[in-house]
Amino acid sequence: MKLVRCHFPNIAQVAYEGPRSSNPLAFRHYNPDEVIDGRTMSEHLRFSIAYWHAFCGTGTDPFGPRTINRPWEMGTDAVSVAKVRMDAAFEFFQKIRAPFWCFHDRDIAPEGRSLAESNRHLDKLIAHAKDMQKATGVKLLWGTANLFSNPRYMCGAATNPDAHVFAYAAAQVKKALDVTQELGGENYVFWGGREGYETLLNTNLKREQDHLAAFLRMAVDYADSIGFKGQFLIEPKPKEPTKHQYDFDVASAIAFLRTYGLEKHFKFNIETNHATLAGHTFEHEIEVAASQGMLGSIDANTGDPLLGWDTDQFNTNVKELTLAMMSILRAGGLGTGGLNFDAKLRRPSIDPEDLFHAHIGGMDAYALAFKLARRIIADGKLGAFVAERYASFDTGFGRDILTGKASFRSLEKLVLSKLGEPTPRSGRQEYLENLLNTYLHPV
Ligand code: XLS
Ligand code: NI
Ligand code: NI
Repeated sequence: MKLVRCHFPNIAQVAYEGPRSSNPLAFRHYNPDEVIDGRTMSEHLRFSIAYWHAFCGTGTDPFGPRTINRPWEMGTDAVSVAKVRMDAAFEFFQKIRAPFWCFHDRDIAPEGRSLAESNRHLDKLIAHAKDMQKATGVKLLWGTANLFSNPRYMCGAATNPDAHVFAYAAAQVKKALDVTQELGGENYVFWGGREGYETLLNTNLKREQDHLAAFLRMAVDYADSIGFKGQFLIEPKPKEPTKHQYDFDVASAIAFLRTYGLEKHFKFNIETNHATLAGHTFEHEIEVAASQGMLGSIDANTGDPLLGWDTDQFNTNVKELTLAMMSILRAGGLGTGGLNFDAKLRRPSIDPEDLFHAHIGGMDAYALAFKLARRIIADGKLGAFVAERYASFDTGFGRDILTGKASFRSLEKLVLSKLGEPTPRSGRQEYLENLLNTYLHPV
């Protein structure tokens, strides 16, 4: 990969220096070129940079304006500024050694005064992105449409009570699918930030769900008609900005997809902070998706245990990530998905250098977790414990239960005549937690 321009003049491409390095701008665990099981770490982990946080984030919060001013954000012509911003982004992707990026349509190109003008802006930036992808080798993990910022979407996009808004959203997603395909996007994400309701007093929940299903059906049909081969992903989130969102968590989204016969077209993009907002752990959501063969991709971030909203922080919690990685590896990996840093700098982290520290920390934590999870799985102790816990279903009457040979009558007979009272067995949680720590903190 060759470097294009210089918006980060004081920062070189980040190198792997090993666990003993004290250089804060080096990787200690992520060695992109290291081959493990015939694939490089870069190919295993498929890190991706989220354009909206890394290059559109300004540090605003409900209590104050922007704190982050990037030197490349200069000029009055919004399309020209967007091009320079994209140059800076691709320089960053290369320097941080991320093989992928992700965007919303409105992140990369300014919205115009009409849909036609917005599309023209997007076309200009897509042409630029195509050149940049070619020059750098960085690829598109997924594209998506922003159906939540513009005031027209204040009451939802596909679930808006006004069919006119539905139509506008459909037109916007059609274009977003076109450009995702043009850039070779490997997936396309649907995150329904405003697909939900604030109050049932003004809402017909059944109609809104029917409308959402109709929208997704049109997306499937359109993708089919243009030969888009990328994977469709639903990104569940229980709330925020909407009080109640329909894609609440993986389980409810599976039920929704199956209700409308859409399940074979979708997998899940699971975001850590969304899992915890739904009252689940990150690995719970991964396991639920994996159990149905629907694990697609990860939005890598974390919340703050003391705050009840989507704070989108970089995740450096190696224990949490190791548990998640174990679930991902047991599921056979992420396929066309990846680990996308849907995470933003804290409001006072205002320097371009902070972008590097944030992503280095996130990438290193995932790389270490990947190595630890592989070790735990290869060691086999945890796996053997779980297998043994269910072993009574592998033979005899236990197997008959699963093969349909047993019934309430036959089992009653067995208990009365032979089995009697079961012998309780310890779940050994504390032993297992200690075992986990021996891998996380070896001496
Ligand atoms: C917001 C979501 C969003 C999606 C893409 O909470 O995480 O960033 O990933 O629309
Ligand atoms: Ni996300
Ligand atoms: Ni989020």
